[in-house]
Amino acid sequence: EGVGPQEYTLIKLRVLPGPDGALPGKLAGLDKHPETGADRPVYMVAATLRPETMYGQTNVFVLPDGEYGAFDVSETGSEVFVCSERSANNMSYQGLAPEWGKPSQLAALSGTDLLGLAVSAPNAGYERVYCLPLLTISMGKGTGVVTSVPSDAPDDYAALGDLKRKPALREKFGIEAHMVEDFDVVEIIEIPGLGKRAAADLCDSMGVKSQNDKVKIAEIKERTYLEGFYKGVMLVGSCAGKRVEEAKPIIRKEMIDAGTACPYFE
Ligand code: A2H
Repeated sequence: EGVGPQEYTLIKLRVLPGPDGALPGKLAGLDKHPETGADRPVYMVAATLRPETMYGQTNVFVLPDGEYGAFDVSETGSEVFVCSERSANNMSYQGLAPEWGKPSQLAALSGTDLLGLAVSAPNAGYERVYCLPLLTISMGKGTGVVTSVPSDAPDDYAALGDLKRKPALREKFGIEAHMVEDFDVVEIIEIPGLGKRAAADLCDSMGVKSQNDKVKIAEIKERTYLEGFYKGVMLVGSCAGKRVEEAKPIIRKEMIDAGTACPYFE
């Protein structure tokens, strides 16, 4: 890994209730404080290096076999984060636990418990997006939850494409067709020479066939990440017209101030 600690932004994707008003499956009841009965939000939290891309979210990913948990992350018991245990432990030393150094686990969850959940993703154009499987997630990095921006991340585009094209893959993970078919690439950043959906177009033109096409995906990542950061221009949001490099810290701060994101280091 790199030299110093990596500075991520944790994006808070709020888990939405089902038609009966309750959170689905194993998350039922986590949105009520056990002692006071007060409502509290439950968030899937995704670690990203690109907070300025959140306008382009189409879904959120977990590792189906991954071990996750729901953690009380506040001194007041007013917020619950769903993430890996490893990241909850790190968070407990960063002000995200009732007591310093002591993660407070409320429930143990597997990735499969989370697949198909509907969440509200901050800054996204889509009102609700769904939790889908990504088989290349490393549980040893970030929170094990990855928010998906297929316009600018080839892993995200390839994995969403796999689920769109392969009914058997959807079936295996209990994903309904509408959870992927209703979501298209959103144009959020223009990179001179690479266009307005740089990662997605490169996946198509280079013939990326699936999320397991590691060599091509790595090449696309390298090209789009550097070019996007230094030459890309925001097409949408509060920083429309600004360069990505300039927009990133502004949007990060806006989200943190609004309570839709928080800083996270590892
Ligand atoms: B990035 P680094 Cl638009 N396993 O967010 C696999 N990938 C993970 C992960 C995990 N446990 N945790 C985070 N990530 C992804 C957005 C994005 C990202 C865009 C473009 C490039 C990009 C939307 N997905 O990252 O290994 C997350 O995807 C390119 C590096 O710590 C996170 O930022 O350097 C990035 O990888 C963190 O990667």
